[in-house]
Amino acid sequence: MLIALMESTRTQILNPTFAQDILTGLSASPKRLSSQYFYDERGSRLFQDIMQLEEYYLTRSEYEILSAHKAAMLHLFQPKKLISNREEIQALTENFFEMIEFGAGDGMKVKVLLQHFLEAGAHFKYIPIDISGDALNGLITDLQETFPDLETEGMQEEYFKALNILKSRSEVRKVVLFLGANIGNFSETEAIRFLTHLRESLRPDDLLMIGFDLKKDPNQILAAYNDASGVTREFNMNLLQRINNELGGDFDLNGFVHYPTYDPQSGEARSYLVSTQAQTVRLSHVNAAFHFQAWEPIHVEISRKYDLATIERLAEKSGFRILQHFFDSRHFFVDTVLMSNV
Ligand code: AVI
Repeated sequence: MLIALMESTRTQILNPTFAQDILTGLSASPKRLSSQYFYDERGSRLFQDIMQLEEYYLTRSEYEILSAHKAAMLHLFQPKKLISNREEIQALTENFFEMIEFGAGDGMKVKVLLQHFLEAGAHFKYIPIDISGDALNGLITDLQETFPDLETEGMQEEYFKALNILKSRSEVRKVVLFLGANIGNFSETEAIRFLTHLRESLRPDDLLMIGFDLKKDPNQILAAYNDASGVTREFNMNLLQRINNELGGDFDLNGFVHYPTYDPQSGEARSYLVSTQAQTVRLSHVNAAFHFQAWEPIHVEISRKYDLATIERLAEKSGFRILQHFFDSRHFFVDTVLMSNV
């Protein structure tokens, strides 16, 4: 009992936001959990496996875009304008820029750009930002070994906090990369709020490149979230396992099924975990219990697919204008470069 109590206190202190969000989501009607919590250690490993799946076309499509358009991207990213600050003139005459990546992961895709930029003699610094220190340290060590000449600095910070630090440090052009269709995991309102905040954290000459997964054959999209080998099912189920591990939950994973859907009209791929029976789940570390009716769903993820008109609208509503779209050969995916419009 005492041990349970101590464990409870420790867990709450370690991750109070997680505990609060899970309690709020399971108390809501309909029940929902945020997909941001998929990525504990096991979840991050499962996501690496997903990116290798035959059905998960997203990563390969974006890799193709970066490989095919790396020279054009460099041309766009290098600043051409002089600005008034004297200290910056030296840097700008050398076309210096800082390439900042949100959530770089293992850096597999960005390495295509880094290698090309170095070979082309570009003058830039690569700054990956991640809240996970382990992921970041692993990436920086790997990059230093692979590219000894690369100027790089990892920042273990919340995205906007890191951007504000960088903005106050120097006026050199910043190019922010938000790749991997991560924007698709936001609702429309969240995406507009995120992009507006991002624009406000940048200077007018800075750039943003976002990876959007595009609308395509609905069967192909659905298969990407329902792979034959069941890795995506495991990935989703792991959220319940994480709640068991961190909040003392007693979710019986056999009492839930993974159920992905895709609506070709809204472009929303949604994933649910559906309770196969009436059951009560207890979270002992936070002293809470939740009842599930038979076939009651928990909404766990949205992965939004875009068309160009919707991207245009999103940019406009967040105060950006589109400079260029870079597509893969099948037009499955697009990396869009944006600049502030205000
Ligand atoms: C990280 N994010 C863009 C992935 C996606 O496609 O929405 C996460 C994912 N969920 C299931 N498979 C992959």
